[in-house]
Amino acid sequence: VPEPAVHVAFLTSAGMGHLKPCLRLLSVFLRHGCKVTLIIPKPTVTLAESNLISRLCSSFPHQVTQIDFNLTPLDPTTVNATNDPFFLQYETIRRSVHLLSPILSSLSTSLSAFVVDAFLVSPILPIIEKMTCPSYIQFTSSARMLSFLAYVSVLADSDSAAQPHPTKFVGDAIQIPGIKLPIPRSSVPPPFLLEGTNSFQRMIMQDSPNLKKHDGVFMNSFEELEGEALAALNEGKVVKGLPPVYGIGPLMACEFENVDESQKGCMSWILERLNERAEGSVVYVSLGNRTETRRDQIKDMALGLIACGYSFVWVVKLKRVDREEDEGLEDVLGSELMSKLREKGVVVKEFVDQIKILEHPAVGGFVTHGGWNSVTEAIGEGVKILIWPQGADQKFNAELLRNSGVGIWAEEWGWGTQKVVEGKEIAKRIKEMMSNECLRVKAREMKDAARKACGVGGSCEVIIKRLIEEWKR
Ligand code: BUP
Repeated sequence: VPEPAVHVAFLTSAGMGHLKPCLRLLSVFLRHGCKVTLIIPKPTVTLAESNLISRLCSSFPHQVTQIDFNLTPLDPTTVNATNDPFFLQYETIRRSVHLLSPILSSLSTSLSAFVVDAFLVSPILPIIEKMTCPSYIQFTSSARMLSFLAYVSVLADSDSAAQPHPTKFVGDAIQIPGIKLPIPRSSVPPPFLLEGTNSFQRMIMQDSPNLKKHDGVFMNSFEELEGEALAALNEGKVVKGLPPVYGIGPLMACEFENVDESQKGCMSWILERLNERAEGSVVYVSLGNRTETRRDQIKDMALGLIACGYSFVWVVKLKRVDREEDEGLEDVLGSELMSKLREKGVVVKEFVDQIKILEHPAVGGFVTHGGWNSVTEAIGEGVKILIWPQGADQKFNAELLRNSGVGIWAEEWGWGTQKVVEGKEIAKRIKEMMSNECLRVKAREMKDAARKACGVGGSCEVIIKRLIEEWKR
């Protein structure tokens, strides 16, 4: 009688920054012969997300079962004012989680493990209490961020004031036990420090003590990049009683991520232009998927790129949600600036295949907002980084990159969403990054370590094989 396959279910949340690592981890389990169920909150926020899910499911029609998790729309009067469509979606998912029980009990084979997105640490608890399989959190940020999340409730508890507010218990800097580099107050994700409570604060304060109630945390990181934080978390230095934190990164891009027909035109054009360029001579610029870049900043970035002296590929986001994208780049930048840009490089507003660009030998540097996926993707390709944090955990990532020597951080630029940085300043920093030989060498070394970690016999494979064996028992 053949052994029943190990069956792993994944519950994702919203945005490419959560979906991509979820599907990449899912693919790792597929490669190890597991049967996989993917539970998808519907409707998705962006078209990019639904396109990616379709591509995965059509690539693995027999191994992946896709289940729609139809969300109950939010009553807008019950949420704190936020115009971030992704936060609204997280809140919607969190409040719809009770609808999962019938979905889970209808699965045809029992589950060996349930992997849940980082934004569902607490809401999923009543569901998993009724289940017999272990539950895991897929954390989509760094081990440094996880340490902050885990430690914040200890910090709050140690504050003598009843119900302390983060603006009070986070002093000038947070010194997390076991982690040398302190977290300055100015690096803490801005919504966490706002006066008055908001859904982000509530979520962090609720999730922090609840991490212990899960059986493990999957982390898109690895020893050479974040050895200290991974060890501090696993040795109980940050907080006692945390479950194992598994550094299974860097999660590498998969075949099914290749863009579909509608975007092939734009990608082929970008790749053709890159083919004409010398090795390491092009800057790739993308401030991410979730950042709607301000109009004045877009113009300054254009001026900076024209002045920097390097060729470039620049992906501009005019709207957070691709379905709402109606303007052309020419409307924003004007025809004169557009033609100057086109003389020197490539500028597009489409969702590109970021990995295909980063892995191209012509690309020598990456100006990024520093989303954790973008950071780990650049590291996996050995591309040096200039990081310009726009929000969220991105200053944590900037500290880490600067410290590990693979990137530079123009710290004086502050949060990109708050301050205008002039073109000449941008050009100066791009030149500094592109010409920095130490960065290039360090980025190469980190790439080798990354490839080893996710390659045959590397840390990812060792961990996943061990877990699969445990689940079989
Ligand atoms: Br933009 C863009 N193509 O055009 P992050 C992004 N991506 O493949 P974020 C593309 O989306 P959070 C594009 O490679 C990465 O895997 C990119 O994740 C991909 O940033 C992902 O870098 C974006 O973590 O998410 O979206 O701001 O805020 O959750 O970190």
